[in-house]
Amino acid sequence: MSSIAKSYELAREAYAATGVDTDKVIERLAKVAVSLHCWQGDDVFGFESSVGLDGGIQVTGNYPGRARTPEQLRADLEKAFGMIPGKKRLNVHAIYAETNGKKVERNELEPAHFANWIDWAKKEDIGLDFNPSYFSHPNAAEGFTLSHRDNAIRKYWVEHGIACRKIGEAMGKALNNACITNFWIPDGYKDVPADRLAPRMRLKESLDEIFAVNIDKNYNRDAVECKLFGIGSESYVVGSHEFYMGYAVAKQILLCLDAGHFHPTEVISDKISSALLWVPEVLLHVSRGVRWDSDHVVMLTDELRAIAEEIVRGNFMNRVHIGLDFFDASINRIAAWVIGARNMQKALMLAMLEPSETLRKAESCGDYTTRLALIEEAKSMPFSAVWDFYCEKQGVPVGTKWLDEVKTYERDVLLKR
Ligand code: RNT
Ligand code: ZN
Repeated sequence: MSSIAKSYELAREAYAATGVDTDKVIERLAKVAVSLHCWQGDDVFGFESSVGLDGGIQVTGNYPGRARTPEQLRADLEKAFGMIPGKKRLNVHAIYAETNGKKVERNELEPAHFANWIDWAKKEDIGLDFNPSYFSHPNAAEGFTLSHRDNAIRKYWVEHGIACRKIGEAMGKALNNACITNFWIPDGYKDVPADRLAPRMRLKESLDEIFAVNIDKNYNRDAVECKLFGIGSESYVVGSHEFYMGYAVAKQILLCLDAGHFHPTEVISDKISSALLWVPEVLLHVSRGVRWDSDHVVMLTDELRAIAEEIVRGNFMNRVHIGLDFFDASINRIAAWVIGARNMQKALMLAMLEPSETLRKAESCGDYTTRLALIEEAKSMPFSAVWDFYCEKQGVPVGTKWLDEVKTYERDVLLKR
């Protein structure tokens, strides 16, 4: 028996003593999909132009090896997928369209421009998620898109939104796996507005026009993402939390909660159970803000664990869609995906290994002493033995072995770009 299997046997016994079946946890975890964001691979450049990112968000760092073509990006993703256990999806932005060198306006994008992504997803046996891109574009240069005071610009972006929902629907249909299409816009003011209402009324109108188009819910579902502030929109963001919470409830669409989009001490873990009382499903953008919405690579923090605990405790696996959203160009980009995604999976496993029934029982009879004691004791249970066994079972590298693979790929592929 390998040492990994031996350690697992001991861990299984230890968890069984707390009423937790580790074999079941492994089975359960393997079914939860994590959607990787394609934009970590190329610093949110996309393939539309070589100008790079603009519009309220920023990537810092200049680590070598950024993917510059769709082929490179897909190769990098394949590499990353091979090091992440469990079910994966891929989250694609509209700026990753493949137009054969032809300039295609964003309001004229079609499913055909994503045919390569769809074929690739079939081959990889994964689902796709999608996003209209309301940034890095001349029509977004003034910091307003769907809430722009110029009707022609607003119309352009409404058409982009509709085009993207159709693309999402085509992706979902082709893969027989519903696509989540998420709307985030950068709209807002750098300085104190004189009128906070008018842009919000225009945003509502634009969204109403976009969502009025009938799209098959079995193949595409829409999400809206709020934000507290952005670069250049420090004083006012049109799509605030209250705006989108209200909108999602009214339209019964998905609410997207990005971990970096609230006040620095505010956490999204606490919002999941509330939101799910009012909206059918939630999309998460799991990220890590450091002092601001800096989109650092996700670490195994208390908040990440709390997010996973909320999903698992509420048995919300079918109503909470887990997407990652960070972009760090100061480290190897494939490592960034692997670290963030493995941490997400680790957090889910830790949550599943919790003695949940005992905890609930203690809580329901007012025994908070036991609740606290058990939560703390759980932290020193042999989690890593279960994790390593899971990785081995899933055919991905155990422990830091993945890092050697990344280094080899960096030397042989990334540094030659
Ligand atoms: C921006 C939002 C948004 C983007 C991606 C690229 O603050 O988080 O989700 O990060 O769509
Ligand atoms: Zn986000």
